[in-house]
Amino acid sequence: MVAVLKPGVTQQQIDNLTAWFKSKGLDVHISVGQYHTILGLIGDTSKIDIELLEGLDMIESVKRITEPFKSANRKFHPDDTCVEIADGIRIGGGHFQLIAGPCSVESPEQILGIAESVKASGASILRGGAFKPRTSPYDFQGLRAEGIELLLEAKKRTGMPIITEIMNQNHLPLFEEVDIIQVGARNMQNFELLKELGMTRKPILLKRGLANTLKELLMSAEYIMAGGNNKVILCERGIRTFETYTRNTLDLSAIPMLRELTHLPIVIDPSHATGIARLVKPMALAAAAAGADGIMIEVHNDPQSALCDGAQSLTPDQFRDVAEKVRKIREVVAQ
Ligand SMILES: [Mn+2]
Repeated sequence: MVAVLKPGVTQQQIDNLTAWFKSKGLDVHISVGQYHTILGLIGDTSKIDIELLEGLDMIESVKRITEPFKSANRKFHPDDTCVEIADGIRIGGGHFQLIAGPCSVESPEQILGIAESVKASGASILRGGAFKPRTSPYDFQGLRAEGIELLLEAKKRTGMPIITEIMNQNHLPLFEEVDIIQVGARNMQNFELLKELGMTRKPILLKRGLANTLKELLMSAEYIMAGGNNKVILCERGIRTFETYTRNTLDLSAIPMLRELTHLPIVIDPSHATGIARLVKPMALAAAAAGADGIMIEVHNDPQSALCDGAQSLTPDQFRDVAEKVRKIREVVAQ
């Protein structure tokens, strides 16, 4: 971190500030120029409140050299993280997975039928919402605990690991046999929930909030990792912009940008990003080409009667086509 002092600062002020930085465990490198004195702060500055410093009369500007996220930062962990989901199923570090399933678990026949068909098409992880964060309290809220039971039944029958969303840390006991716990976009900054998930050793798929920056996403990942759980998978699912033709705007540049910033695996969700079934395939192919470690797609056996997100759900046949083309794109990109 570098602090530029205002012209005319006295030696006494510089000494006081230097002593304060040293009391925080930092080394201070002082560089005196013709007009400005610059303090270079060496050490762990992650706990320094940059706004507090900027508010001091004697300080002109402050700049961080190192990002405030440590555990998620590629600088301190150059190799890609590979998260083990189940026997032989990994995400990251060259391992790619297709995650598919309905927005919500609706019935035993529905979830099992979809699980079998997406598995046959090449999906390796089954998704399905049990606790649903809906914008309206009058919309279908999910089958809740019963939904998780049905997912576990589908897991037992198909052998597919499952991913489902948690909304409240009090529900954690229900997630004991869930393979990946999803934190939805609306809960990305539910810090108490993130801290609790940091205490588990479960893979966590952390979705980017609808109006959050990549830095905020990484800081949320940091919350989970600070508790000792390094199995974090990041998910870009579209952000809110002024565009209204699509549900959200899929920020595909998040893939190469996050790749530079972090070692964590990156999954793309083209279903929630676009909200329109016919846009899912082109965006899934683009995500594969841009180097995503996984793609998560909503699939429903009867999208028109889906209790949630029918408009963006693919039929099993459409999913088979997307899965096949994604495989081809990945082969081409790997050449
Ligand atoms: Mn959905």
